[in-house]
Amino acid sequence: MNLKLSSVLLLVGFMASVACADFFWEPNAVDNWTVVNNWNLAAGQNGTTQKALRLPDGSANNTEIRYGGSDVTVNTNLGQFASTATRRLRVYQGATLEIKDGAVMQNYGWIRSGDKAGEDSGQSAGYIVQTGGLVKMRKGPDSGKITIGDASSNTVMAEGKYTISGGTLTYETTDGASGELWLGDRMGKGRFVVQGNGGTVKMKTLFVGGNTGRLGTGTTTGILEFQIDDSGISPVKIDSKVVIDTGMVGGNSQSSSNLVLSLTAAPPEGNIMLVETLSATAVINTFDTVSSQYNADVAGTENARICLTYFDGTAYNNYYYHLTYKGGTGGNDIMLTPEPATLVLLGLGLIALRRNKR
Ligand SMILES: [Ca+2]
Ligand SMILES: [Ca+2]
Repeated sequence: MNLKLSSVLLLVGFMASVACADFFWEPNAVDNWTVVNNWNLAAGQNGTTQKALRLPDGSANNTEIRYGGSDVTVNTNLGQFASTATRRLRVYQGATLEIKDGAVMQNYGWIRSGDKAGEDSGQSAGYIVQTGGLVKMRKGPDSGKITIGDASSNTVMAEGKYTISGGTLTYETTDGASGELWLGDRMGKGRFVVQGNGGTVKMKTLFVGGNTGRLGTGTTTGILEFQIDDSGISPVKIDSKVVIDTGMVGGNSQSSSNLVLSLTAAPPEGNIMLVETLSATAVINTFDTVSSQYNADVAGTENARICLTYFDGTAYNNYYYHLTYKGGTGGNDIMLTPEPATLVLLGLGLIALRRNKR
C-alpha cells in the first residue's frame, strides 16, 4: 500500500469514527439527561465504547437510551443538538425517558421507542413518559416522525409505550417534516396513552397498527389508549389523516389495532372527542377491538356500543356511548357520543320523581 492511499484510508477512518459516533446512555442509572458522565460514545461497529465527556451533540446519528434501570429525566434544552444535524433518539431495552416541565426536545428527525431485543439484555421495550415540556419533530436528515414499538422486523416483539399527561408533542410544519405518529412498526407493538386533558398532541398523520409496506411478515400491533377523567380527555389532533389497521387480514402482513378506554373519574357530560382530524380526509378503516375496564371487548365498528365503567370506591357506575369515526367538524373525527337511551331513561326517571313528589 502506498503512503498516499494509506493516509487517505486513515483520514476516511477518522472521519467515519467522528460521523458515526453515537451517544449511548447505558449506566443503568436514574439520573438527569445533563449528567455528562452518563453518556458514552461508540466509535462505529468495531469501535470501543468510551466516555463522551459531553452531552449529545450534532456528531451523532443516534442518541440511544437503553438498558433496564436506565431512567432519564429531561427538563432542559441542553444537549439537544443543532437543528439540522440531528437524526434519531431511541429508547429501548427496558429504558425509560421522562420528559418534564422545562424540556425542549425539538431537533430529532426520528424518535423510536422499543427495538429488536438487545444483544446484551434481551429486552426490547422502551418507555417515554411526558408530563410537561415540548417534543417537536423536525425533518433534518431524517423524516421527522415518531414510531412507538418498532421491532425492526425482528422475531422478538418490541414493545414501545408513550404516555402523555402534560406538555406538547408536535412537529415542525414549515420544514417538510412528515409529522407521522406510528403505533407499531415492523412487527412491533406500540401503545400511545393519553391521560386526562393536560397534554397537547398535534401531529400530521396517525397510523395505528403500522403502515402498509412496513408491517413485516407477522403482526404489527397499535394500541391507542385514553384514560378519561372528570375533565374529559385531550384529543389527539391530526392535520392530515388518520389511518387504522392497514394490514391485510389473513395475509403475511397483519395489523392489530385496538382502542382502549377507561374512566378514572365520572366523565363530563356530552360527546368525548378522541381523535380530531383537522383536514377534510375521512378516517381510514376502523379498530379491530375496543377494550374498556370491567367490560368485555367489542368490535370497533362504526356505531359500536361502548360501556365505560367508573368504580367510585363503593359502586360501579356505567356510562354508555356509541363510537363514531364520522363525528365532529367535517364528519371525520373519532368520538364517543352518549347513548340517547341513557338520556331518555334519565328523563323518565325525573318525570317519575316529579310524579312521586306530587
Ligand atoms: Ca386487524
Ligand atoms: Ca374534523
